[in-house]
Amino acid sequence: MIEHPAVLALGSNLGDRELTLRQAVRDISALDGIVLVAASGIVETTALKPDGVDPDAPPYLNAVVTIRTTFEPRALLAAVNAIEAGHGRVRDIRWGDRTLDIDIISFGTLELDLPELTIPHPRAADRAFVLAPWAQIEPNAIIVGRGRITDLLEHTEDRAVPYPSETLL
Ligand code: PH2
Ligand code: MG
Ligand code: MG
Repeated sequence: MIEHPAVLALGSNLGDRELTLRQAVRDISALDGIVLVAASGIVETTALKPDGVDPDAPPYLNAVVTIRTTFEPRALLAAVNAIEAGHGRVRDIRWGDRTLDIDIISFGTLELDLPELTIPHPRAADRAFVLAPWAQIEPNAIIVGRGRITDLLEHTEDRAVPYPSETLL
């Protein structure tokens, strides 16, 4: 089976955020079709809502992991959605507060536009809460069609502050 490199972004702003991220990384690496390659440190970030940054919403902890996977994109999405559900994720309002979000950011150099899944993630290039942790582990990465993540990071409007914690791996 062919292995594809992929990048996943994790976020949590409800419950024991650090424990949730830690368990989620373990859940991801326990999957049969996934090998964990690297995990970023944890960053703390103000919640971004459809109307902009919301300092009154609970702040997020965010992290990024790189993997190699034999899953096809939709199978990978189903797998990470199942992990979210296992952590009590409820889907109601868009960008609502959540115990755990796991997004597929990139999948090799694949570009995909399905109703349920767009790759690369359409908003990753504008979000420090994705780019900053990703740049810790893959500083030379590019987002297909958008450019180098370290260049993109300079143009973001949100901020990601390193969160003191043990490593996620
Ligand atoms: N995820 C969102 C919406 N807003 N804000 C921060 N800081 N971190 C996130 O992971 C995040 C968000 C939608 O998935
Ligand atoms: Mg998300
Ligand atoms: Mg999501």
